Amino acid sequence: MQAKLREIASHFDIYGNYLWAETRKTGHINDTCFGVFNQAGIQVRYIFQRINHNVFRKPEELMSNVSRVIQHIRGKLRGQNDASRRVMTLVPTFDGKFFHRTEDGNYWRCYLFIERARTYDVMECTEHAYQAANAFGTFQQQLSDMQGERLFDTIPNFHNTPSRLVTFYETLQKDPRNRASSVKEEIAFIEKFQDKCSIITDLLENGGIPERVCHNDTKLNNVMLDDETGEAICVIDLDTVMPGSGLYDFGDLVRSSVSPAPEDEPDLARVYCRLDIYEALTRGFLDGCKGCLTPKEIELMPFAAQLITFENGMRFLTDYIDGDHYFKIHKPEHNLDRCRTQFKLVRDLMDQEETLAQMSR
Ligand code: GN1
Ligand code: MG
Repeated sequence: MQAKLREIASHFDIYGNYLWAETRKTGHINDTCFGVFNQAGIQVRYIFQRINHNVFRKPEELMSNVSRVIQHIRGKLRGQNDASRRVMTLVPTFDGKFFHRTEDGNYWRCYLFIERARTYDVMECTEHAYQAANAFGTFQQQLSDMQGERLFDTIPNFHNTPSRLVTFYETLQKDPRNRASSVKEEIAFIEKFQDKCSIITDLLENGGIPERVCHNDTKLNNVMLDDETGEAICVIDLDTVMPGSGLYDFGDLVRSSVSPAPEDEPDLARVYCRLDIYEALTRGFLDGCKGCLTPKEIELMPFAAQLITFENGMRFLTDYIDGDHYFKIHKPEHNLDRCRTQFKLVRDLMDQEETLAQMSR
């Protein structure tokens, strides 16, 4: 890793000299590590990330989206205290690109590392919930006046739940690892929920709700909270920034943070919707959006939480049946455990639907 990163880092326009690499817990898709540099006697950290091009088929388009969004937000932060901790900073290569392509065909990019802030896998308190949701709402609001060409669809149909449903049934049909017979309950759950899959995509299509520039992967660990103040300082992981519905962003945030247990918790009794956290998420998101959501979007917030949680559960199950090719796994039935937490949470969100709806009214 040391030698490899030194070589990769040498293509990026970074002052000072490379000292060493540090690896770190990563997301489910890309590979991430840190490079430490000596800059005039101070150690400065940079993030280096290999873009998973099996998932993101057009890295050039992805980086174009990311850099445009960063540029737009940076414009809004001009003059603000700590601006370089409030939006990601991309480091260009010596030939002026935002990625370096290695001889073996991999794409790497480099960001400034944001110090004195961290991400969480489990939401610890309502104040953090409010902060995280406010940051994602603000992100949406900041992007609501982006001009120019429509952003690229970096992963077409990413939150198109009906199209995810089709992929699920195709995979089930093939059942390449003979796993279908062991997941009958989960399949039955999909059959029960599936009629509701197209509610948001239908509204997007017929203009019932607007298309917006969205983050599309607003899981809790994609926002950094300041170590000292707990303020949500920066939204990260901009790979899926593309056109979509603002409801996807609220839904995924609830999915990933409303339960006190992590996404892969094997004990389902520990997976449920915490009402106080849900309430803080709703308040934070609405405050962050500063009035940019339509009444129809607001009405659909509790449903979006169900739908995106369902969609993720179905994606985990699809990958399990397919033989675990998409999400990185760290134990044999990891994707199945993940699927089960999601479906348990959908059930709880449905049971509490009326109470949750009161909170955005
Ligand atoms: C992936 O890369 P990461 O871990 O932030 C996935 C999301 C899922 C999430 C589930 C590009 O996000 O869509 O909701 O895992 N990202 C992609 O944890 O598929
Ligand atoms: Mg991530």
